[in-house]
Amino acid sequence: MKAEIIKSIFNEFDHQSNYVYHTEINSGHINDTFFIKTDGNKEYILQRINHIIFKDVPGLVNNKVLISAHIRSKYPNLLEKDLSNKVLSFVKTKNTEFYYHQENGDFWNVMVFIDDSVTYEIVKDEEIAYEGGKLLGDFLNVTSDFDSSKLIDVIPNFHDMSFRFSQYASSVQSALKSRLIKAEKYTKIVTELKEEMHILQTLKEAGKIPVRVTHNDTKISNSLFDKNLKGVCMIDTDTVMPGIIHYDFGDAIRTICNTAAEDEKDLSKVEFNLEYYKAYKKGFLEKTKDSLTEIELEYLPLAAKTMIFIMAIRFLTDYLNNDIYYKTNYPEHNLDRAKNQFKLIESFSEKLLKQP
Ligand code: GN1
Ligand code: MG
Repeated sequence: MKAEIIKSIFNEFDHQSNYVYHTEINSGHINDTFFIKTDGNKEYILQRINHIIFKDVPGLVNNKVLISAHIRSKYPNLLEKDLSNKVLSFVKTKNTEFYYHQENGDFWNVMVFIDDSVTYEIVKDEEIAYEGGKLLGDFLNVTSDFDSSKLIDVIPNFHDMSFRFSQYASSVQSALKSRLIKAEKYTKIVTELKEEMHILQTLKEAGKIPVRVTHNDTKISNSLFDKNLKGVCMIDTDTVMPGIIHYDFGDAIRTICNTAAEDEKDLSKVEFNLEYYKAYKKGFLEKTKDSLTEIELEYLPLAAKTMIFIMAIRFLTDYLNNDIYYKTNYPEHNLDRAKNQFKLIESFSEKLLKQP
């Protein structure tokens, strides 16, 4: 996007610095994200939030701001400069009380860039898996006393398996024959796994698993680390909503334990790394063990399988719908993502079954 446009939108926000240049960060599938270099002592992240997918952007931004404020309140002794390097900090616009700017139908928001931080698309170090587990545990702990009724449901039924199955069923009905043929092998797997993949939802609906504040997009690239590989904070709080911890644990495992990227086409590279699973779980439980119920603990392995599956079915659905939801770089991108996730389920099942 042109520098003048980004600069002018950035200048709607009260950051008290001057735009120097920007670069686009291409890791998300939904929003457009830009790093803004300034002449001040802080850099920023500018995001255009996809309002076709997120129907209530002001509500979404309000969720993020409320959650950040709550997390900030947990560090009463930190100075502002340290806080903004530890918790996501959003910037108001110059002329309003709001944390988003609306222009030509688009919604934008700005947050402070956390210095000296890194993210990982693929984990290559057990230590990262362990630290990642601790980081999610911390996030769930500090948000556990937040009144979740203050949060809007950003995307209703986001991790609801029946909802995803019904979207999938409609996509099969309307799919192009050519796409359906390419997806055939996977539509069979979906049918085979249907019952097992509803277990967590059934337990949730029966009230057997408690509903908590959850992040809902815990892929490892949404965890920020410092240069010493220690966790800093969870980013991308767009989808913070009430949910069950299995969503967050499972979605993190989905990416941490994949030996390849989510869209790797060479499926021989896609394996489930059991050592990372153990390391992540260890870190996670160090932080959460005392607050989890027996049933929450018991279903952690199934959470992993379920969340890999839910992404597989969502990618497959989008492929069958001719790629209307996720950004894609080529015509079979969504199919490749789905195949990748199905391969991961296969590897997960083999490895976990071999466990003593
Ligand atoms: C989407 O846009 P991004 O990368 O933050 C998706 C997540 C998926 C993820 C897969 C709102 O997240 O649910 O897990 O892609 N977010 C939404 O990489 O659908
Ligand atoms: Mg996200």
